Amino acid sequence: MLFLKTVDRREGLTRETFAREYLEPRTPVILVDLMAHWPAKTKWTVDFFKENHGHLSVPVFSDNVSKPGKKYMAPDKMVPFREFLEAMEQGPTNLRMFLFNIFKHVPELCKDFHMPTIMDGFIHDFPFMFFGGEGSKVALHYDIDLSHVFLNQFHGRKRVVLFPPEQSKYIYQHPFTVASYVDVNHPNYEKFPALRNVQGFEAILHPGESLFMPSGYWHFVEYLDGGYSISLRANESYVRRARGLWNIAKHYMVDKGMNRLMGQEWRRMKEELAKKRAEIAG
Ligand SMILES: O=C(O)CCC(=O)C(=O)O
Ligand SMILES: [Fe+2]
Repeated sequence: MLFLKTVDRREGLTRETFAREYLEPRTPVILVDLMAHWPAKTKWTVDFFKENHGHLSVPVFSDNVSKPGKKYMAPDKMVPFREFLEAMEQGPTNLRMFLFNIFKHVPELCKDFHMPTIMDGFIHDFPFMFFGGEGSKVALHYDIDLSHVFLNQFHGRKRVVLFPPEQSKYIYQHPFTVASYVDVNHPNYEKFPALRNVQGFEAILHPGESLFMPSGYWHFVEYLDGGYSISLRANESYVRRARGLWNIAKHYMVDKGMNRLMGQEWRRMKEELAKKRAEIAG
């Protein structure tokens, strides 16, 4: 099995302690009281969304999302929100909604949560929601904009496995992408021998808890129950924010363009290059 340390669970952290023990050393942590005073914590139930926003047409994804070809990163279908929530509740399904900016559709929902004060630099424009059914998995990746991410859980439990950015070479990052095709739950040491060196973290996030994922951290997410969360992003400096924007432009143009031109062949070439990098590193 992979070497994974349990993420700390902390309550009542001051800005200073958070900065010293987690933000500066880039260490993930679960904050059990970051959402304590949010109306959304109790208000945003499945029934609340069904009753008030069930008619919204929402983009739903299955595991096809990272498959090569023309449909790359395109949603599988648009369905009424109510229909998606019913599928989510019905038990195991790989259907997900991600990076969903519900606030574009229903701006008044923004009143139900607050930007945290645990650090400076929160970005107000992109409060993304993530929904998934029991058993759905989010393949190992890091967030392309390189922000710090606070993942705040409303409903259901989620298991998150994390690796620091310095470990990219051991997890066979696909060149020009933010993805790794390592299966965290079934590590294949024959195919990916450098995986033996990797050191990561593991967290089980419960409703009402917030996970701090430092900038550039790799994360794999497994929905232990159907559920959802909201991610809030922060950058402590404009330099880091600019670096994130550059990272987006670079990856997006190269990968999306090449994927369209070459499809399967592009994916194969990336696999080769990832293997070479890990061989050099390992
Ligand atoms: O929880 C999820 O579905 C994915 C979360 C994620 O990848 C993120 O917050 O960046
Ligand atoms: Fe992510």
